[in-house]
Amino acid sequence: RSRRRGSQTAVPCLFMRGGTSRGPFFDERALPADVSTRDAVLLAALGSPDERQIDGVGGAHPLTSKVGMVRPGTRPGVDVEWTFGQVQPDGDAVDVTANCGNMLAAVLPFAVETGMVVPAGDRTTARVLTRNTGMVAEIAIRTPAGPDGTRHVEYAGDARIDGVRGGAAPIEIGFLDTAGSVAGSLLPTGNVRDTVEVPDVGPVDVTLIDNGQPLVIVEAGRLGATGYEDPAEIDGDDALKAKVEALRLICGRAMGLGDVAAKNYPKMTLVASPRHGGSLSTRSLIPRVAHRSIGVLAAVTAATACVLEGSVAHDVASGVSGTEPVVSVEHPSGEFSVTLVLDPADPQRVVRSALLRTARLLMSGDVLVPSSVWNPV
Ligand code: NQM
Repeated sequence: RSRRRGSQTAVPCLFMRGGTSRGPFFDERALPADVSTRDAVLLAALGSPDERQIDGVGGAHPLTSKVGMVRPGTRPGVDVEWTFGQVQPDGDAVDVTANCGNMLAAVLPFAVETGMVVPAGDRTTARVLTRNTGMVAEIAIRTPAGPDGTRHVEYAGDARIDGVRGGAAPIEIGFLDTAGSVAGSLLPTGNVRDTVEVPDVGPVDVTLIDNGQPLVIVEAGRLGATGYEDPAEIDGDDALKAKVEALRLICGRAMGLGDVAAKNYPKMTLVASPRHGGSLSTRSLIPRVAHRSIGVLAAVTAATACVLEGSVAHDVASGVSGTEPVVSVEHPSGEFSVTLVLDPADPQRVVRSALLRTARLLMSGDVLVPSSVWNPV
């Protein structure tokens, strides 16, 4: 439980890496029940709003300015439930409207570390509900027994994901039913391709799609980019970022998401033909800063677009075939493999996706927030 510590409040917290993201994870029951107080605690914990997050544990980038709030399952067929919170370093809000498949990778390890899930064998599987969008994932982690017979989360191993140095224990994630997570349907405009008019650019072909993350997929060349840039190059190119943001605002409305100026989605995905033996090359903006790799559900969604005939991604993709294609999504720090299972009766329909992540417990203790922010009794 959270408690007073001098002039501050100590909130029990595990600081974890999930995939290529990182942030504090909380037992939801240790946080204030009142949402506005809860958000104030989370902002204070991360040190937002401040682009350097110097007075908190946030990492001054959207990928390291995330939180997880976890609780035991409350409905049949769900073992663990969590809410993902996205904070922008210089923002003053906690956005709980979208998914994060990277932070998701740390949820089952957190649940075992905190006793919410008791491992039964060398491999522990659980159904994890992301409350943000109602998405359920089947997750498996390694839980070997130590010398005294007690099982623990194994973090060490040989599994590698691009964007993280070294090997780690594999975390297998399977998704069903991710279509329309935020935008309501897989193709919210009803089309596999739309042409939108962008001021100073002209007509731009896009694929507007949501298979777990709402994306605008656009051919990089159409915006004067290559699709092979370093993230720093994109972040330093104000003219390119202005075009991308103008396109995003138009597409947000077209996707039924309203005015997305202050929203963290849709994410922008610049695509080009693959360069390193993969299926397609991507450069993501999340949504105004370049991603160093690609989000998990962004990769699932981009991979899904590759199988849809007529999509912008399909135009540039190569080697995506069969009823269980492994789509290798190239990104700035390597590639992300997504296995898609297609409906045999309708090979344009993705019914399941599976992928590999890793996670690690980095620090365990309390995060301190001023008691002026929250003073539990
Ligand atoms: O798309 C970044 C990330 C993400 C989200 C973002 C994610 C996903 O890499 O599922 O994982 O798009 O903000 O963690």
